[in-house]
Amino acid sequence: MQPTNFFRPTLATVDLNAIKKNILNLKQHISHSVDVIAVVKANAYGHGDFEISKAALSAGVSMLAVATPDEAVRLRVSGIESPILVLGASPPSFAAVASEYDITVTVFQKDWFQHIPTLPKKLSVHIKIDTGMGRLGVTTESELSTLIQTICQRSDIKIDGVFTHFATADDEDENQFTQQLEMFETLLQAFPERPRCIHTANSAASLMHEKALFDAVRFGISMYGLSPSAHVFSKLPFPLEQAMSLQTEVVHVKQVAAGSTISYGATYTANQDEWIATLPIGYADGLLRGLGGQEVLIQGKRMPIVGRICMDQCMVRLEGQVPTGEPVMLIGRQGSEQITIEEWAQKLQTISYEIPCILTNRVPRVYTP
Ligand code: PMH
Repeated sequence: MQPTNFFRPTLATVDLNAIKKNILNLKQHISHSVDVIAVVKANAYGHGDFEISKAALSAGVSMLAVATPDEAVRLRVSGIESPILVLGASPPSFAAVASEYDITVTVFQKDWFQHIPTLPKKLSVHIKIDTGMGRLGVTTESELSTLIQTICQRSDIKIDGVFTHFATADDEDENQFTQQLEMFETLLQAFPERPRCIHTANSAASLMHEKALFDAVRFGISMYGLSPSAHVFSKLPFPLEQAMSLQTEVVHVKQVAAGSTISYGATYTANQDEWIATLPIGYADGLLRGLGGQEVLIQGKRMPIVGRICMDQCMVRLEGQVPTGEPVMLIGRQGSEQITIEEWAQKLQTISYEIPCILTNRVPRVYTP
């Protein structure tokens, strides 16, 4: 799967050991009877779904969760044999493919079942209850009971699980979280038979709310070593290890005279004679223009990106001359310095979830060990 050589030195390195450690630490933190579902949607939050799935399965997760039917099929045909759950909506036309590929789908509308023919192989479904996220799911007991009855009339469909999703599990204020949990517990009583797998917790809930564990937790952002929020970070039961780093190399170095300008718009002017490096990474790689001024690590020191970030390149002000080929760390550790995904998120006024997802396909993902 993994190309061994690239001509451009811009790479995202994913430490699979960090992924495994985060899972093993979580498993130690939660009860042994609680399974871990690895959330590998959106290409494993940009980390690479196949490799992350393999690593997560080797660390003992029981199921993988993706967002779309296509993501599930992609994993199955690439050789992943574990249970796979599609968390988002699947069209009725996917039901036959899902049963053929043994993919579990999320259901929440009784009409969905009218559109599917009798299936030659049994289809597993998880029922989604909307307890307050306002996204997908049944919202009332009567809607849920009707849905359960509809499914129970079909011998080719099996209710394997039921779940909900919290909107505020990572907040300090637990009000809405508690309300959602109570509503979920009430609605569970509508099931004539307890489904095999009841699950509610995302990373935040699985790290902080024991009452939300049930049979399995859906471990997403923290499997990648990132905290769901600053509040969760302050309460982490174990340290998380960030799996992704982003590096490149200096491809050009020059000294510019005081008064010289750098990049499009000539927005940066050298105050004095300055050493400037050019890096082969730009906004088409996910180094968004909003990251202008962000620091990178060269020779273990922080150096700022100066001037506008271009599509494929950017410039950095150095403290002195460095050779072409000098390693540059954009996210990760070099010497005693570290630039975290969280630091990028703050610079872009967003959340850490978005950062690995915005690194584009042009940046090869390479894996250690
Ligand atoms: N379960 C569902 C249904 C989700 O949508 C997500 C993440 C998770 C579990 C995992 O959450 P975690 O990464 O906080 O552990 N979904 C999203 C989302 O739709 N936007 O950001 C994260």
